Amino acid sequence: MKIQSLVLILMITLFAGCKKDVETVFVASPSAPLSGETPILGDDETAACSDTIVYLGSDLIVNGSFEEGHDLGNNQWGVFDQVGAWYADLTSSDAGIEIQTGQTIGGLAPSDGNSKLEFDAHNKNGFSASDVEVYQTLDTDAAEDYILSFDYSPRVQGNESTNAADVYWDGNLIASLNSEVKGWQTYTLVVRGAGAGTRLSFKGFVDGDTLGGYLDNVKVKQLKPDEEGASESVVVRSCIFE
Ligand SMILES: [Ca+2]
Ligand SMILES: [Ca+2]
Repeated sequence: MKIQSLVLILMITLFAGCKKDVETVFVASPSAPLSGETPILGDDETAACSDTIVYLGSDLIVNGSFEEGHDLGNNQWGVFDQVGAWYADLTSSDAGIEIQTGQTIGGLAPSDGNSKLEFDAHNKNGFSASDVEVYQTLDTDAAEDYILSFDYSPRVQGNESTNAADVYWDGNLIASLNSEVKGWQTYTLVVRGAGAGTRLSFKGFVDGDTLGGYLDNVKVKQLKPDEEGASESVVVRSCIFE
């Protein structure tokens, strides 16, 4: 099984809170324990983990924290068809990108800086729908792997569907986001490059209630074989689940 598949399996398994039989797994997460700790397991599971260092290139995402590309003051929100390098896919839905600024607006501080994005935007400023598909295109090398990371939180407590969103890389579904419990979760996935104009998109679950998931701190960095050309190193955890 390819490493990418294994990573996807583990990350989804971890964040869904249900463990499955997984073989050797490759994990890279800034929020994961760095060494020596065993993941949370079910009653009948064990895992053996080891850590290695990997090297990463510079961040390819522009405005991944949504701090730029809008003129909002503190404690304001607005809806836009473009926020810097991020665009609303108006062929998918006539919904804009909602940005919230401030540490208390919407009931949750951003995970990074002073601004965050909401998938289920308010249908104001001329938009007729609210659940957005937001995307950015970047140039990647089809022969190289990249680490995609981002922070997601539901807005609404105790709702099974309104906060959901899907993540697509070059048109392929790579993760489904959902939770009933408010709070930031860091997702980290390994993806294969797809050439010039690679599209990373997040598509909110369509229910039109103007309350949905939050997104912040999006990054895409190439996995480097060694220090040459790398901007940073991170600890990668490999685990064998039994
Ligand atoms: Ca931010
Ligand atoms: Ca919703």
